[in-house]
Amino acid sequence: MPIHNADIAAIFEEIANLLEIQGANLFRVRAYRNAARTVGDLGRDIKTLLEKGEDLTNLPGIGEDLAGKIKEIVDTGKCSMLDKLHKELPPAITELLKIPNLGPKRVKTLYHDLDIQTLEQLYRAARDGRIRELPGFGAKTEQNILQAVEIHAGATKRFKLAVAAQYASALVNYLKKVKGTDQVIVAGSFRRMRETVGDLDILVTAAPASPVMERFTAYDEVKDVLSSGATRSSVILKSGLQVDLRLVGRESFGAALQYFTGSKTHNIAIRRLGQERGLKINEYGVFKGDKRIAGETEESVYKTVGLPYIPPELREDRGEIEAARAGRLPHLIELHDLKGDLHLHTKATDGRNTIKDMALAARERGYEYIAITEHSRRLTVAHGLDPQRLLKQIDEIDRLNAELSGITVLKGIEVDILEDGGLDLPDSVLERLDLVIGAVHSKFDLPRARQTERILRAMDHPHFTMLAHPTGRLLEQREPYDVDMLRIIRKARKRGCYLELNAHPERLDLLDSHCQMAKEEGVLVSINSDAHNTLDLDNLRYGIGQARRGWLERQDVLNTRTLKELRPLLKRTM
Ligand code: DGT
Ligand code: CA
Ligand code: CA
Repeated sequence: MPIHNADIAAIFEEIANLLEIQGANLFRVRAYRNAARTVGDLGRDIKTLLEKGEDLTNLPGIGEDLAGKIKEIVDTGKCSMLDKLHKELPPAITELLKIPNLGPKRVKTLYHDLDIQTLEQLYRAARDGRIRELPGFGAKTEQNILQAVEIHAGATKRFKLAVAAQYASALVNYLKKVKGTDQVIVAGSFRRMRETVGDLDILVTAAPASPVMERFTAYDEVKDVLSSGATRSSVILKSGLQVDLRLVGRESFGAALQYFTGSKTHNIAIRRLGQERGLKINEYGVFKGDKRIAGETEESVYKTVGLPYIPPELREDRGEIEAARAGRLPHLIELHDLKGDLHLHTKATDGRNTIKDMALAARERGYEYIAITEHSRRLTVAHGLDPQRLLKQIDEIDRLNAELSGITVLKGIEVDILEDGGLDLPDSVLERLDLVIGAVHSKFDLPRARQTERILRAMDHPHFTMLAHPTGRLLEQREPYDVDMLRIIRKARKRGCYLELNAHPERLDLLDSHCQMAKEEGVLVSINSDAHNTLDLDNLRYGIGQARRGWLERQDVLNTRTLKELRPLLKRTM
């Protein structure tokens, strides 16, 4: 990736902004802003200067420290100082800075005075008229902010993976039936199993006379045809989902699949490796001069840059290329590694099927155990269980286990974590269960320190086994609550408990980055369906996708254990 002066300037500008929001020393802020200007306005290419061995400290406002950072950016494309700031501030702060009218000063005020950290919070505050009261704002600015957020939100409308999957599989089936089609595969963020996708990118290989391009634009779910050609077309489906289709030659299929799977940053890094070897890599193949040396398969493309095949879920330029080079790619978990599912609901609360229905559906899918984990009494909307009803369910499960073979039903609960970190049911009942999943279902807006403390206290409880949907976010609906996930993960390690990766398509919670964090800290993750009916068990595949994006292997996941291995792990020893 060629690093331009503008890229370096942008990084310094962002550092200055984030430092200012943090309330850092103004001289320091100014130093980065000045450096951004110096580099941005420089008539000569910084990278070339460095290659020539010129001393950057000769430039105005650039000392040893900044010169070192420039070198780091040119060499690696990244800046560890910026990465550090991103970790220290809420991740969405950078989004706020993208709203026109909002510079660092205003974002700082919004963050400190109104605790606004996300676009959604910004939108609500503007709508409720809380922003006009702030110094330096006013009604007009508030109105502008409201509009800007609306435009920004509209421009980034994305589809949940599970929703996109429905449109994708119908369309793929349709295209496969067209005469002459050979391979039909969805690439892009969909193949990387991102939790949401912006559009679908479909690749097709076909016999020369195949009418696939005409049939694509004639698909009856198509609302608008944005463009249509002999090898590429784009349409909008009635649902609003955009689909790009590309027809590629068989000899280029691997190269095209690699290119259109992305991510863009991964591709850029791979292309750069090619350049270092004098190769040109694009969607048609890998070329040495005019000669194509690879492209039929993805493996062949990676091989030309000295790498093994990298699974799509890892292709985000988050260390996978370095790991591949060092022969340290993880053996990612697969759906068939799961031996059971530890979070299910039934008719007793807000689910739709009986315990027996759920057990039989799980057995049919090859699982060895399930855990029934209803809501607790606090959650009245879900008809949560009080001690009496839970005890009754325990008896029912005992009877069912005596009757069923080939599947074991474990007794659990998804108990509310109260505001003070207490649990919503008494110990005398919790101790009768095989596992206790604690969940936050209220008071989402506690400040970070209090929310974290609340969860840590719940984990201290002797019967606590697992933290449900750890960030509480609902995709495209509710932002995560603000917690210190590293502290929670370290606590889980210390207390011998686990984190859930909730596979419900609206949740996919743990986030992929937290999966990596849990793995590094040695905390097992449990991939649970949170099924409310038998079909929901199939959502585990999205949980697997998310886990793979988080680099998890079979041994990192609790419910890859057999029942015999699992039982002692559910016993709290600390
Ligand atoms: P999305 O649709 O926003 O969820 O994300 P993607 O990753 O599917 O992105 P999309 O649909 O814009 O493009 C599909 C893939 O095509 C992308 O992952 C990588 C590749 N691609 C697109 N534009 C570029 C580009 O400018 N350079 C390179 N190297 N690859 C690109
Ligand atoms: Ca896409
Ligand atoms: Ca696309």
